Amino acid sequence: TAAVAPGGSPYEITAETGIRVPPVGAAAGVAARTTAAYLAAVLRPATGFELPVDSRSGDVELRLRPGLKKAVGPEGYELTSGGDGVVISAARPAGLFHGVQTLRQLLPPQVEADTPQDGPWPVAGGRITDEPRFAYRSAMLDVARHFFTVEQVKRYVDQLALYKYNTLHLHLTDDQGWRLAIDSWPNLAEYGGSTQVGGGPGGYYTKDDYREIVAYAASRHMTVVPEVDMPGHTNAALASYAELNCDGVAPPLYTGTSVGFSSLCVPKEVTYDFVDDVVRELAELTPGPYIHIGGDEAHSTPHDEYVAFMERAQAIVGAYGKTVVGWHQLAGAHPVEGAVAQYWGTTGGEQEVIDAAKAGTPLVLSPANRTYLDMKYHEGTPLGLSWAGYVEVRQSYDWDPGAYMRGGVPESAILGVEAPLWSETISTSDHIEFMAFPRAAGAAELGWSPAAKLGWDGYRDRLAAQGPRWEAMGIDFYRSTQVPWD
Ligand code: TNX
Repeated sequence: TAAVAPGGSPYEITAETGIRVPPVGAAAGVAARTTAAYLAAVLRPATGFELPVDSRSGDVELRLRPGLKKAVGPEGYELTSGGDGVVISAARPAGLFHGVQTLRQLLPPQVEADTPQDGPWPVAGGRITDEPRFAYRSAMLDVARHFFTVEQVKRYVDQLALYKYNTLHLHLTDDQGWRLAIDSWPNLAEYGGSTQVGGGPGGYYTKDDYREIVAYAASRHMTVVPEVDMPGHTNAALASYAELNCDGVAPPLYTGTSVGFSSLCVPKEVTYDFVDDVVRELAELTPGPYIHIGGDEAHSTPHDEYVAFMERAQAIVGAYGKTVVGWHQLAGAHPVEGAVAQYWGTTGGEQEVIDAAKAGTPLVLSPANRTYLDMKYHEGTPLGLSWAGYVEVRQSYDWDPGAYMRGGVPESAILGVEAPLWSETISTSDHIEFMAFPRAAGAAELGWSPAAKLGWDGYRDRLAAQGPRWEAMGIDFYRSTQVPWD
């Protein structure tokens, strides 16, 4: 809920500006220092200023005040700016981090450049009190159809952090590739990760690579939600271990883009040894609460077998202390207590999803005709798919997550919003950025801002102002004619 009271004189960041943090030893002083160091690192290249971090002085102050929790929640912040300086206060480190993102947005766009730029560097005067509408604000990257390196994932994480995303969903396995090393089943990554769509070399994350991604995301206050998609979307696993197949014969690796042709062998016990080992090792690598077990498009799994499989897979996730997330087909099985369903339809009208939500299954909304970042913007978009239609910038933004589902699903059943980027046609960071921007910024606003602050007319002007910022960041975004770019 953002309350903005503009007014007063601006503060100007100069060569004399420092960043003030609580003393070492003060509770949470470490977290404030980490965020201060991050802020200084963001501002230094363009401004050329040193921006020292100190507990005794500094016009830009980061304050942790646990008592603010009532006012701004665990992720919100207050920012006041005037002639003497800027103060960002929050109850929790995540709130400070989000306040720092707002400070970035208050500065001229060229502050995002990685080479020295001309100032001045004014921060408008005023006072902002701000906290998110939804707790789960996620972006998904499909690293299975095309593999993306640790550096590519980090780059995307940094871009998402600017828009206060707090969740990174990694789609780690699919028919075309298995992208995470599992010690007890080494062929999964070594063989199952050895190709990708189009037949390129693919790749996989070692456990150390993966820990590096998780730690980097955490440094941007983003929780990684790993997905191992089952029982369909499993050709890479089936190709790696013959015993996982009902007929005992491993299929070849797959480099096309069809869906729905593979299934784990539900009646075989070894299937659950496999799921147990994978989930155990994944849970060990996962500080966050969630493990996503997929469950979408299991067209080759008979329905009764699907239900039986999801039952056992959910129990395994629970046994390792994690909360299940599944694509919304999970609603047609028996979601366990606490399990989250991720909606990817286009109407908000599927009765079993509505019923599950009303019975207490929280929903993450990623309607394919709204938030799917892999949908083409229009007929001529060189990348992307169009099975859910063309998704122009207005189409992607102009809906209300709290009022989206039909059948009387209340806003309280909505845990949050996700913008997924499937990678059948996406293989470089330039591709990611062209499809994600501007649409990822819109999904972020839908996840953060209250319903009363949403609206295309205001949004397109706010969005227009992001253009020069993306240019400064080296992001080659889609210059939609719907937006009056600055
Ligand atoms: C549907 S949405 C899929 C993915 C594809 C995507 C392409 C969902 C849960 N499954 O397997 O990559 O469409 O847009």
